[in-house]
Amino acid sequence: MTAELFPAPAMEPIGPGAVILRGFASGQAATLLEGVAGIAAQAPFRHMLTPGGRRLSAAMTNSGSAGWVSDRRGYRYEALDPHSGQPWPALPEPFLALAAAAAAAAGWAGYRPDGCLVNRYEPGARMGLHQDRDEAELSWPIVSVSLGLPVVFLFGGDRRTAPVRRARLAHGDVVVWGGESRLAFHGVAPLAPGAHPLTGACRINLTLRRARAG
Ligand code: MD6
Ligand code: FE
Repeated sequence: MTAELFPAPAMEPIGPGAVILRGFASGQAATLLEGVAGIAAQAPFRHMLTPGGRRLSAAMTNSGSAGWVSDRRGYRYEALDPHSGQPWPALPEPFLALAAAAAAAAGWAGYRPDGCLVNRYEPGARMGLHQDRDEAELSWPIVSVSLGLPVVFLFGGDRRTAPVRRARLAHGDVVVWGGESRLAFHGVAPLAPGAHPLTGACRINLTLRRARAG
């Protein structure tokens, strides 16, 4: 069943422990976007503030028991949406199935994420170089799904000053990112204007994580 839903992927290594599975989510894209719409209906996209008080240009929301939040107090995972005081919407089953299948294809069997950060980029929105290091559990990879408009993904090394490589991420591409690359600096270049049949003038990124030990 899994084999039919997620056919053998074209794997493109981008670093030690990091691989792009080209088109891996293409067949599930509409289902995933329905999931995003359901999440956003309960927990609307918002522009969070950095601890330094700057507004993140990508709009964000979360699902699962571990929702990533940023505000003047710092970066952290929260079980409740600070806007509503309610738990983040549950992780949709198709998100879990896709994450497990992608991680397994990249060599991590048994992946069970507990949070999905949903990023929405409109033209000009970007994400500066950062490390994903707010998770208690660093032994599992992050599974990152690109939907809608393409973007240039930037990935460097364990230091901010390491050389940065670029890879185009298009609709349906999935990055599985772990092992030696788990703490690599990465970001995305400003989104170019365009229109995509499923998302319109934006890119949606799902980053699925195992944030809490267990
Ligand atoms: C993005 N992605 O693609 C932002 N983080 O819009 C990330 O920040 C990211 O793609 C960790 C692992 C994979 C990622
Ligand atoms: Fe990241």
